[in-house]
Amino acid sequence: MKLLLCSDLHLGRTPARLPEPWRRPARTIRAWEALVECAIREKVNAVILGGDLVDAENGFWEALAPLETGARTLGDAGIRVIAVAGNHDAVVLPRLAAFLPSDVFTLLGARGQWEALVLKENDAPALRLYGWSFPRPHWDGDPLDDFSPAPPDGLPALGIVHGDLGASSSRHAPLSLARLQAQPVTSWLLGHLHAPRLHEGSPWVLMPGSPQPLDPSETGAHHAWITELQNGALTPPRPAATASLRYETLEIPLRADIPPGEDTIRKAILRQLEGFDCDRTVLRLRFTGETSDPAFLAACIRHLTEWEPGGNTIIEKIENRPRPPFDPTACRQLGGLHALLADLIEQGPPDGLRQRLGDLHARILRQGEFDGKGLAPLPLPDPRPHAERLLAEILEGSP
Ligand SMILES: [Mn+2]
Repeated sequence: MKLLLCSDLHLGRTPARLPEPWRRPARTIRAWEALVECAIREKVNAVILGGDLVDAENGFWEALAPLETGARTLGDAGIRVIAVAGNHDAVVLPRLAAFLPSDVFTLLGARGQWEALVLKENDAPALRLYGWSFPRPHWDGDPLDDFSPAPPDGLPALGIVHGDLGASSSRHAPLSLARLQAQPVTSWLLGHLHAPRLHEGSPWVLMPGSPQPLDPSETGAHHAWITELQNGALTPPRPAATASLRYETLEIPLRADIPPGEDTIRKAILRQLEGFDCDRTVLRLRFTGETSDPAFLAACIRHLTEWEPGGNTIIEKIENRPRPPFDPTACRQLGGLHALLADLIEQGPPDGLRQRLGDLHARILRQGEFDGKGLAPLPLPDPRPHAERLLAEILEGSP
């Protein structure tokens, strides 16, 4: 028996910060179609979904047709779909399930009641599934409080639940890894976090992550997973159906003693891009470290905003964060605010001032970011980088 595992598809949402021509092929509906194709190609017996299949309550009509088409295609290939509802689709998934072919699509654990389902292979029971669905968008308790699995009968078991792993005060069904792994099941399929993570061990616990990333913060490879029933246990899952889209943040650390060279920067970016295996990459560049020539760097960044690293890569945002080298003597010579801040470094900031300095620091850091539309480089001579450097020194240097 072979299973395709996935969660957090968020049908109806379009991944953020994409250029117009990319929006359509990157839609989550297209990712669902890719999952269906993968399930058929891999000849799985069932597709198991760990919640948040649909993004929002008003996504009913947008999700219905692709889900119905996909379910029928899977049904024709003898593949079942078993899903639990997450916080996003607590209300809409039960409504959708009523419209989908019931011999193919099963919503497990409706209304927050654990439910068991036995999958058969060659007419013999092969795997027991336990599922719990969000009854409403918020659930403060740990769903395991009501989990009472059947007495051990030798049948392997996969638990399926959507919840906030490791966040004990979450309003989205807080789950504890230790408690999950103390249950008499073979494996767990979770949902909720969009970054994939596999906790090995027995039982293994898989947070499959979104099969298509939805936001620049969701970096790294995204995909569904496949597991197989072998010798009475489910094998550790392996990646399948890799996303067509990838978000990445590339950090470019600069050194004050080596001027930033545009060619060097471009080559470093292209070198890193070679490692990404996907149709489209959305890059965020983050310049860090130190520079003694902010004007040169700003010009560099202006050129980079007009640069297309390749037909399948765009630069979505550039964060300009290098600092000038720290030089308190030069700052004192500037007088005024700079001299005051340089003195503060020696004496430490007075009580209550720290928070206000932190806010000021955050505002200064945001001044040099290209936000996909335009960049306001800091002109020279500009005291702000030095003021930022002094503030950082105070904030980081004092207890
Ligand atoms: Mn969720």
